Amino acid sequence: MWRHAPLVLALLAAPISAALAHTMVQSVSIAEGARLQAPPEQLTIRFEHAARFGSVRLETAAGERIPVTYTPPNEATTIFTIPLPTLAPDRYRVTWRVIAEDGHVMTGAVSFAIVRG
Ligand SMILES: [Cu+2]
Repeated sequence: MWRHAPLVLALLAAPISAALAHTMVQSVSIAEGARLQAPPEQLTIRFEHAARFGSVRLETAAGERIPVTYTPPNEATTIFTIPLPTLAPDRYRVTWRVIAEDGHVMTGAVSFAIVRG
């Protein structure tokens, strides 16, 4: 038990505000599991609190990575609008990382399919 004491003390010493500075996703423009008849031009992710952009990854369900060209804002923001390349019918997954105000990395993902209309 004594081995954990320093960690416990460190946690107790952390300011309460840091614990509240996590930011959660408020909305994502593409619903989880969506079946879209047209390729989405962009993905918009809204957060409750401002965060800094970390990374975004787009891949097919088979794991083939597709490049995304996105220039994130320099400053922390609550809304990230990521343009997507024109996607062919397939199943996709987008994974993102942002850094919350307290420095914690928050990850999220959405999977969707594009079906032939
Ligand atoms: Cu945090």
